[in-house]
Amino acid sequence: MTPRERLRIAVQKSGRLSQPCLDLLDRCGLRFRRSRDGLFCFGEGEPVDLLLVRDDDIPGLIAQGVCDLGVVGRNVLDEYSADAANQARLQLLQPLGFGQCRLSIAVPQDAAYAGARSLAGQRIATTYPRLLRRWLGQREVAAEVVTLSGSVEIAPRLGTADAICDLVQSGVTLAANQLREVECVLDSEAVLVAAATLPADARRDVIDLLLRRIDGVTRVRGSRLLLLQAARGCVEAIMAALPGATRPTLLQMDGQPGQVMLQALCPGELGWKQLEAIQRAGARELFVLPVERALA
Ligand code: PRT
Ligand code: ZN
Repeated sequence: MTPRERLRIAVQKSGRLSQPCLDLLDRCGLRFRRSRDGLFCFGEGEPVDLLLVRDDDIPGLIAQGVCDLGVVGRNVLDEYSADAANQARLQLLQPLGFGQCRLSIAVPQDAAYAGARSLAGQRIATTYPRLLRRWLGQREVAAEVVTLSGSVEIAPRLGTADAICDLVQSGVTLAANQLREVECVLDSEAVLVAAATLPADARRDVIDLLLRRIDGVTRVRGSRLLLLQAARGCVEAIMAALPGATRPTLLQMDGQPGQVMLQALCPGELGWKQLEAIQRAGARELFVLPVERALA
């Protein structure tokens, strides 16, 4: 295969990961022009193009060298890599902080369950046969894995399985099908994937640039910058009221000895109750600002 000069990333065409992935790339400063058939996006600034495909095809496209990177759920990556023929073909470059879900085993609500042993001799329907087999094998449980291509949650009602192993997010689908979650096989989120060996040409520099930008976006996602003024004597009490392990910066205010300005990067939302507590500790002129990106 002739080497390409531009980096090519495989992204899910339409599904749960599509929009969050495009949003992330947008926040990384990448702009694209979409082809008429909607399958290809040409990068207008950086030499990065997107191929829009079904998520199940992404690991194979990277392994074959058609794409350099891809965004898939960890569940898809691990199921692919759990095949002995694909072992060590791909590597996980970075978790991306969206698309969170878990691959779980669920049984009918009224079925007795007392640990993995209860699954012995049962038929378990799943679209993740390799991950399920590995989980059962690690626990030395002999169960029958029934591989389906979709609609796993109705298998127990149809009588084609006794339990299921499927992705769960809110749990609403399980409840609607009178199933209850009993084991978590895998915690998943969207991840950036590459071939085991990264390209050794100019594309490598673009990958490094992209990783730094993704880190700059994901690290501060949901963070807030808090600005406030206070008397120096109140600083200790204010710091105690700040959320998490926030390490603030103190600035001396010109012409006002004993007064400081404090700035702190706070993880997550800063609600009214937290702000009011910080104010009671002696803070004035509080401002909460959204943080878009960071460069250390
Ligand atoms: O067409 P294509 O093959 O590309 O899409 P797809 O239908 O295979 O995938 P899609 O878009 O449904 O999911 C893409 C990825 O999103 C998955 O591989 C997961 O990594 C991630 N993800 C996050 C989820 C969910 N949350 C999720 N809730 N994938 C699927 N679900 C389904 C689940 O299968 C079940 O049917 O939603 C239902 C459960 O949701 P709750 O909220 O009712 O628990
Ligand atoms: Zn799929």
